[in-house]
Amino acid sequence: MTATSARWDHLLLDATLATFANEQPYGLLSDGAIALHDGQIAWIGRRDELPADTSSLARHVEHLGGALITPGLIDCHTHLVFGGDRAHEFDLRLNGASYEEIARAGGGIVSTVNATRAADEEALFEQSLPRARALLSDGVTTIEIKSGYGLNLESERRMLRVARRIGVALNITVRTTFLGLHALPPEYKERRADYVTLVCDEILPTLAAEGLVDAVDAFCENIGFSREETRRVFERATALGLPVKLHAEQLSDLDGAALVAEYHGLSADHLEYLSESGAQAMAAAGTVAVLLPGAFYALRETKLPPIELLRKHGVATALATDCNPGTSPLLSLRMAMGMACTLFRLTPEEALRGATVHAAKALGLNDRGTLEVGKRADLAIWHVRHPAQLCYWIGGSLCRQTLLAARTGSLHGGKTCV
Ligand code: DI6
Ligand code: FE
Repeated sequence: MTATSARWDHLLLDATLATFANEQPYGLLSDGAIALHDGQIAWIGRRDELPADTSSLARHVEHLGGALITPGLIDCHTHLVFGGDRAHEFDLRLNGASYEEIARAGGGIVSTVNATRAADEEALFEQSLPRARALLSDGVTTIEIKSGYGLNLESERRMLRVARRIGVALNITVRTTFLGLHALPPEYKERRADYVTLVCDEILPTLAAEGLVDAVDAFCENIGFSREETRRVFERATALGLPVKLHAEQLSDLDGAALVAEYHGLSADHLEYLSESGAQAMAAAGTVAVLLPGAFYALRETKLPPIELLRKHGVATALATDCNPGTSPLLSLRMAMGMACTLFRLTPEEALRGATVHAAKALGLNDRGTLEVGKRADLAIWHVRHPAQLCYWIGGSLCRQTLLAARTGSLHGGKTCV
């Protein structure tokens, strides 16, 4: 820090703050001010609680003209590191083929596995970085990225290394999730149990020891992995001290939500086919529901996730893009929020809470997701003045700027869109 008598690094004045930290809808605070220091929120309150002359309070003082500030958005479920794309399958689906048919015919996830294995680390990084940048340009400051298109030690490692590099390159937090049980690799076609053993006994422990894994996920589905197979990888994750989460109840009800809740998992994701007992188990375990309206939309799914059940049982509900080349080529979390309102009937407040407070919970991060003193200074500043507008507008460049609490603790603003 440079020698200065100023108390804070940054002071933002004349802001409308969606704090999620008081009794108002969105925790709204108008005529607000927020001070940032050493990468954290140092002060927050009403403008008139500060002296009239603020010039000596901070090294940088900015007047926002009433603009909205929210916590930086958190995309808690993405598969954004992958090789190639699957635009041709989009065509096939439009001509009547189903996602399951394409998968069973050797397309789907396996075709992305082939493209990902063929890409070296540099190529994978170059292809994936723009997707992360796109999310940032719409207000995201924390991203979860899964492996699962490598399906062998070397390629899963490459994916996770690229994920970590994206975090460093963009000065954001990237949480990595190991998704070895995403699809059966073609070379194990007749040897399912052997592949699960390889994942549990070799790939996961090796990558965990290399510090590349923050959490463990699986695709528990008829076209993915069974409850018993999922349980095997959860047992290993637990033994390694890693939290678990699950792709559950996306295409059918395998009672995956109750399984991940049994392991006190961070989240159960998708959940269109969630049962009431599954919702109850999640509520009891504090497992977050992560809704993924991009996949619902792109697959033209008609079965809605049971929002009323989630509300009734008080399950914390988050939203994410599920950014992936097959079922959700979605590059805007704000768009996912709008879809969650229009398609799932979430309120705009539930949607924004789902992309901040509850998304932080889904990643096990308690240092962000609200605007409160001591929280990480990851903020999004918007061109609009009311948070409902973030869900209401479809498309457009609403994000004026994101502020990132970089790893050094110093703070810089990355102007992401104008
Ligand atoms: N569920 C999904 O929606 C993605 N993975 C998963 O387990 C789809 C991934 C893909 O089709 O490439
Ligand atoms: Fe997914």
